[in-house]
Amino acid sequence: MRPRAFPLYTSCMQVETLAQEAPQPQFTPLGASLKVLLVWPRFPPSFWGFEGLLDMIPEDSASPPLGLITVAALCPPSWTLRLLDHALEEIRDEDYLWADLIMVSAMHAQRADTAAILARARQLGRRTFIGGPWASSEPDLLHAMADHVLVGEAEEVFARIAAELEAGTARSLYRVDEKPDVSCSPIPRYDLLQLDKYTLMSVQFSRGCPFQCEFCDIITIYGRKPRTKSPAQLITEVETLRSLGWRKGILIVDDNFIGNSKNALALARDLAAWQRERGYPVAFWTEASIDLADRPELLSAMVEANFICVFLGVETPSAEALHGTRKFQNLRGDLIEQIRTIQRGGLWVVAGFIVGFDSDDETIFDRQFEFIERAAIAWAMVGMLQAPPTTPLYERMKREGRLHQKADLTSNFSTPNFLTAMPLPVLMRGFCRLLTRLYEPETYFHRCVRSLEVWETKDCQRPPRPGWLGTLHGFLRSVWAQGVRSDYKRSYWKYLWTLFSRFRGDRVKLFYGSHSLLAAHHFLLFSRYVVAELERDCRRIEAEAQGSRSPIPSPKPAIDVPRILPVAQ
Ligand code: B12
Ligand code: SF4
Repeated sequence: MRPRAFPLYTSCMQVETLAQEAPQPQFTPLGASLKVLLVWPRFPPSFWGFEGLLDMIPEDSASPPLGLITVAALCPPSWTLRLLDHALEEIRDEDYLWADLIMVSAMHAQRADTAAILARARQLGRRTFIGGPWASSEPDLLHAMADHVLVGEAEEVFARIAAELEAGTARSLYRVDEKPDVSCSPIPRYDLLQLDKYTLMSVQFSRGCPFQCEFCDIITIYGRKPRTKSPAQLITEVETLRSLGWRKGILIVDDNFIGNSKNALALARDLAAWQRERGYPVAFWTEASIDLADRPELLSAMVEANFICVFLGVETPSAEALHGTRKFQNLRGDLIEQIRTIQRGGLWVVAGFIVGFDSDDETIFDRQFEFIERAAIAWAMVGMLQAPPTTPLYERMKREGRLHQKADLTSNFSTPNFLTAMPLPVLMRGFCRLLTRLYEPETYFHRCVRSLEVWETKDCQRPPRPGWLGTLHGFLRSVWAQGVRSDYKRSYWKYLWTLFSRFRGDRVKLFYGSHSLLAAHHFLLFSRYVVAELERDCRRIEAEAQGSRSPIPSPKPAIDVPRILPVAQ
């Protein structure tokens, strides 16, 4: 590990350099008129990537790189910026060569493409700078791949870093130890995006979450004290999107929208007034903790502001596992009742679930299935527990000698990166069974119908307006891909009939019910893909264990991180 001998930003614009400095690499000055290529690497297929759905609609990506366009807004006006979303276009050598600096943002799910992009930039002699959640959680790894790394949030330090890049005094590693005041955050540069290529736009009201779930790196990266923007600031961002012509859904990407419930309520009320004055031009989605059920005033203000859907981290029906993982907020009431309160209050609920906690036994797979069915959660993201770097779970696994240091932490569908209490093949096969049952076509469509039945939409709610051309395109592609060519066409037509016969009087339900119809092409096919991959891994692990007679099978090795290449200045 490198010595921690780099500048330390301790508070707003205050820079401290640690006493014993290791020699820093010398970087040439980039000057005041530098050209910057901002790159958002590709994701591998994932539950939230909606690849199957994107096949049928005109858009090419689910959501935009909000971190990158926020950093873009912090760059000096004398810089020339170009944004390249690798999900939408190829990166040619000319693109790298055009730029003086390649700025990359990534989560660890994007690691393979990020490593390839950084390596290519170096081969072509370009300077590289990486930030974002992966850089914040594994800076040492990224330090070997990029010239400059930022650990933490950029708002209060980037002006200083930009000046250092221009002058040739920039450091290779910057750590921002204090969390910035997000009310200083600029309006993200939405104008750099190809807006018509995305299905959802993102805005952010708060960062951080007050809870302490053991497996969560939100609290280690963004902190436990939720920091919010002002309602007026967020409304200006939404207004900016509207002025750029955005009329589809907006995801409020907060770690926990109700982390600071007082400020969330103030925002929801102001947003409701804004929506009323403008005829409800946008619909919102967000993430929140389950205690939303205990805040009727906030729930109803959110619905009046045209929030439609909320993602809840439910995780597990096992009280023992919730206790063990320190998710105490999920132990304060009856989870099904709380979910029902939110659904009846006017929000469509999607949720995340985890198997593989230490206290889980083989009954957990059936218990999860029954719970999800009873809760009527159509889009249930079920994964195996992972211990991301920096989390208390990671530290505990290390202490207990259970951590696999080299593991592929791409998503919750990857093999766990620690020695699980349940034998790994039992966990993997149980998980595969659960996923297969949940996303068996009849079961999925039946759950979609149930989710619409229990959801009590309110008169003020309006669906997004994607435009008739996009709707027609999606409908025709769906009929062809799902209604004619798929192996689940019978269930498709049955659901479509139920949807229109039962819910035609409710345009919000009709819109989101149709969305679930198209999303089936993603969830049904993606779950089969995951199950096939895991089955293969499982056989390999069993064969390895038999060969070595080792009771501790190792997970799939991590992707190869390219060796450090010399930086051409
Ligand atoms: C919205 C969101 C999503 C959305 C949209 C994702 C997207 N395409 O952007 C959806 C639901 C699709 C999603 C999916 C996933 N997500 Co997500 N997601 C988020 C969330 C809540 C907000 C992201 C965001 O827009 N942030 C707002 C921006 C402003 O923050 P930021 O990116 O950190 O940027 C700041 C700094 O990091 C820095 N910075 C960022 N980039 C750069 C670049 C440079 C050069 C510099 C100098 C600075 C810099 O400056 C910015 C301003 O301060 C974050 C948590 C969070 N608070 O960020 C998780 C998070 C990023 N997601 C995470 C994960 C794990 C996933 C999944 C892999 C989950 C899964 N199990 O499958 C999938 C990936 C699949 C996919 N195809 O996207 C993790 C990543 C962990 C990590 N250490 O890498 C996070 C941190 C949440 C968590 N702990 O679970 N996600
Ligand atoms: S409630 Fe969600 S964001 Fe908050 S600590 Fe738990 S898992 Fe993390």
